[in-house]
Amino acid sequence: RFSVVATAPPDSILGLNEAFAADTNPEKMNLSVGVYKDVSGQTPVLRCVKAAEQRLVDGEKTKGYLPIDGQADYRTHVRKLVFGDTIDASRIAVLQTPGGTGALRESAAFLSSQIPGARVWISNPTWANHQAIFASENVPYDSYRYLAADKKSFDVDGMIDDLTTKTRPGDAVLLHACCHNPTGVDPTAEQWNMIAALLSEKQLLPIIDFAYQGFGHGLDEDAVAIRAITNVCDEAIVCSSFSKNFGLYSERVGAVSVVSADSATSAAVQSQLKALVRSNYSNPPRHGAAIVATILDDADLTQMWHAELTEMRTRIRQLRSQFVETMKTTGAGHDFSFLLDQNGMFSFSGLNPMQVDELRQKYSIYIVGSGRINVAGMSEDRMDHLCKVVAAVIEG
Ligand code: PLP
Ligand code: TYF
Repeated sequence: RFSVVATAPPDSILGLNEAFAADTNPEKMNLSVGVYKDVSGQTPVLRCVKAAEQRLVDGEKTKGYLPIDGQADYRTHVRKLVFGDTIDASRIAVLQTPGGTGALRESAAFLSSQIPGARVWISNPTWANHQAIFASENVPYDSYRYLAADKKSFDVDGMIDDLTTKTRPGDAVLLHACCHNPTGVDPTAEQWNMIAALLSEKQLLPIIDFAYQGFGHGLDEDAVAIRAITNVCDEAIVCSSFSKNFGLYSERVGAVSVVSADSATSAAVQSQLKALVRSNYSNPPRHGAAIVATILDDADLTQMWHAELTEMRTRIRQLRSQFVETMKTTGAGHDFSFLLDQNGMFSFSGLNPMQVDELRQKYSIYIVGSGRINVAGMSEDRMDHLCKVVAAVIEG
């Protein structure tokens, strides 16, 4: 029976980790998978997380199941983090999920079961997993223009034109709230207002992927898209991930927040989200969400988290500048200053697939085939080497 099973292709991003691990070149550098690395090249456990975990271990009395929709205080904290006090809490149904991927998958399942016929519009380009998540729940999808032909800037006219002319009322639009993956190119506050007005006018449902809150300009600043959209749309779905901003990658912490027009609708939505979870994974894992709730319940730990998040965000910006400046000194004549306007971990380097291949084969520098670079994987110490090699590849 199983002999008919064909081999599935590896994940275009996570697959590179395996190749990297097997590479014996001591000069190897992994700029592919989106994880933050500190000065020493480690993906650290945040100090606030360690402190919260200590408290959890000391105070833990049970390993009993969580409610289907997750831990109540965690859900309240997620709501405040994402929406502040801008929306009446009774209009927001929050579901704790296993990571941002779990949040997106539950959103897709919710669309599929409750809004049959809806299609989802996805930015071109986007995170490699988005299409597969909606496909898995049989939600049809198509793409809207996002990146301009220069591969460095936002094609706002293209996006507005596609959403105006191609969508039907009731369709969903998947948006990256900030730190667009893979390009780092985000709309301005003014452009978000235009996009929000269009979503409202055309009765399109916003699904906002919020995987990098705090990595762009700050926790509240990065919620500009959420504010712009919920100001004018009375329905929206936000998918949060706390993998990056709490460094809790392997703990799988995320949430779906569904905004409805009124509290009665919201209660029905919450019940449907729970029904979907029951037949999927029954109830969510506790540890990661308990860490987040412990930190956000405590003023000192929250302050510590803000400081550590600011440190990560600031350091990524510094690495962007250092890369741009160091590239100038190589004499390769290729201006990378567009990286300075981009946000979060990623940017498109503009390297073509052959150059990406050469970087890997010849120099053991791993970036994604699209030319996406994880800036958060660079290191100050090895910047000269990285830039020399990138220059060599560009010059051919
Ligand atoms: N959405 C985007 C845009 C991402 O880059 C990621 C990265 O992992 C996710 C969602 C998924 O987050 P998680 O790792 O929490 O599942
Ligand atoms: O884009 C990235 O690198 C991160 C990590 O299937 C990631 O979002 C990549 C691929 C994947 C899951 C997570």
